[in-house]
Amino acid sequence: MCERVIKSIGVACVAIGAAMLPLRVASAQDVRPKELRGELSVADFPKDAVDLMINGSFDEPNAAQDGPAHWQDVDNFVCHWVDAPATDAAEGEKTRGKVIKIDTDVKQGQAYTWWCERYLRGAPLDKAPARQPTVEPKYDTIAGLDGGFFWSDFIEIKEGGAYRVYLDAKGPGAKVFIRGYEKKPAISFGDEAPAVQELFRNARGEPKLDERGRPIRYRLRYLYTTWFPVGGSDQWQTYTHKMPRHPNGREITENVRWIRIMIYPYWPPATYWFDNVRLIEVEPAPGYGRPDADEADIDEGKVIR
Ligand SMILES: [Ca+2]
Repeated sequence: MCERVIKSIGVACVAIGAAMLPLRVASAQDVRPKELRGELSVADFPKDAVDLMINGSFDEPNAAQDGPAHWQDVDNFVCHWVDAPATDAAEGEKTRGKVIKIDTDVKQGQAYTWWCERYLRGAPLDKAPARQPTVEPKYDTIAGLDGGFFWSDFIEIKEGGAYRVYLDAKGPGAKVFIRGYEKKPAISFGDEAPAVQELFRNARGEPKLDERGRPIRYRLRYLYTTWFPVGGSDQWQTYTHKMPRHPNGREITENVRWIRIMIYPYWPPATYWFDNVRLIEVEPAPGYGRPDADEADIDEGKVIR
């Protein structure tokens, strides 16, 4: 399966195996993501477009007032929910309010220890550890291993709908994934990160083998996946992708009715900033949403299992 995943969505194996090194190791200077057939795109959000994202501005707090509503928990170690830096006031009339800051230049071991404390033993958020210095070549960091994943909750989509995502980013290049589901399974911290689930399973002392002696593997629940590149500037910019995405435009994903957005900065080890994730419905591209959609140009959304 992994080979298929690599072929399909490139970087996904970074998130799938904690022991794997990044597939593409960039130098610190090489911060701009490789264009995906000209996909990297800076564009203003279209006027009057209806934004379907829920709290994509991150400005609405969750019930505990310690993170954005309708997004995964922040851990105050890798992911932080913070006021936009004062320097961003130079943007003029734009008021960013809260933004997400993701630091991938932290040791994975330190993150894993903290995640067990926080998510298995209920340690309060203000007990998040101070970041230890990282050491070159930094392959043992969240940048080199898990990536700084940050997931939205579910957003309902239409049958045959085509969509475009916009997002403001500042910092090195990163990826934004759109993942599609047929149902809404229960979600939790790292719920689509098998390495993190294995960590939690081991920490709980749960068996590693099933009753027939086979290794218990954590199964990803999403059926559809696609991504687009963002970032690569030390100034805030709004990014999108050229080709619309069709989460249920093919026979094999036709029952996908929910999507989640995953912001995914990883390499280089650095601080990344995000704000204003927005989702709009657009006209489908020719060839999608038809019975013969299998013959369409389908580099987006390969099925992963
Ligand atoms: Ca905001």
